[in-house]
Amino acid sequence: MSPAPRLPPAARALRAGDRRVLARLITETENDLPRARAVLRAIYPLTGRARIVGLTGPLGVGKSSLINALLLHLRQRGRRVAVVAVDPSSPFSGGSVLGDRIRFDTASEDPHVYVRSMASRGHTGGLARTTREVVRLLEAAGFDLVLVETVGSGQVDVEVREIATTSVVVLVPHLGDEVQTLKAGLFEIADVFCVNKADLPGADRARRDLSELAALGAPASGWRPPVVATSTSDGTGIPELWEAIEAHERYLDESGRRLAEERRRLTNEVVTLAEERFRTHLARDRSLARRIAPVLARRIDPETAARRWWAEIQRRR
Ligand SMILES: Nc1nc2c(ncn2[C@@H]2O[C@H](COP(=O)(O)OP(=O)(O)OP(=O)(O)O)[C@@H](O)[C@H]2O)c(=O)[nH]1
Ligand SMILES: [Mg+2]
Repeated sequence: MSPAPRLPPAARALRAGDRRVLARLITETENDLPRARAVLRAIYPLTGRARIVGLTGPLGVGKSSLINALLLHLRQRGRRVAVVAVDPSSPFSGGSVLGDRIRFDTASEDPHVYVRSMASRGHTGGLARTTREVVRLLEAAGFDLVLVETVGSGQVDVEVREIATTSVVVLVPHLGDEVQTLKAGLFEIADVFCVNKADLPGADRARRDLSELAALGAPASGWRPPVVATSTSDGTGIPELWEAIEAHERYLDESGRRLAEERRRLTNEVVTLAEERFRTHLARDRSLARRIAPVLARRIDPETAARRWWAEIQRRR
């Protein structure tokens, strides 16, 4: 019978846990190089099982600090974990946030932790794509738990839902007005709310307000996002935050939502990739100038021009 599918050498090294190969493949993926493409194709069947936890929220609310604290918590429990941070403005200490009581020296020296930062510079809407591909590389390298910190163009990155299996929206006390304006959007994104900096005044109030909102927006899905208060300064709430994330992952399995969500994400991914191809193809079409001329002369309107073009494309097939 057919042997196991043959993997390119770089993909085999990746699976064997070679970190230099992993690092190089991530860079090549960021730069969209052909070798990374080939590896991504080859490893795709090996992916899809990882827990991907996205943390998003306004600037400076403590996303990186929370990831450091979660890293520490998870390593104490023997979990292997990878971190992807998009454009972090603050460095990761690799889990040594709680006064260095447990140190990983540097994250790169702990074989069970991998931390990678990615620059969003130069990306135009391709960030979710690259992040997703980097997560797949990490999964092929044996990480079945990946934490992703994202910064959106707005205050909360809605694209996190296209990447993460559990999305954590991080807020801080006294975000009252912002929460009001973000409200609708927030509830579409958040599987878990985290009120960080709970050591500051107003944390209880913020937690109550959010809990009430979460109860009001009683979702059809059967999952009500829990609200967890944390403080990375003293570690308060970190085990509870992790428990809330795990509870959501259990819910995905028990309710059958995991597959539905994966279908939604992959549908969006394929449609987006196809759109990019169409767009490039259309923009390069030699007929473009001829089609624009009558629009420019106000003889036909843009919508009509587009509709005729589309009709011609369909006839040609
Ligand atoms: N009082 C208090 N300060 C905190 C807490 N967590 C983080 N901070 C501080 O908040 C600041 C921002 O923390 P970061 O972890 O860099 O926040 P971030 O959300 O990753 O920031 P960006 O990546 O720049 O959006 C730092 O000065 C942290 O020391 C907390 O629980 N309590
Ligand atoms: Mg950060």
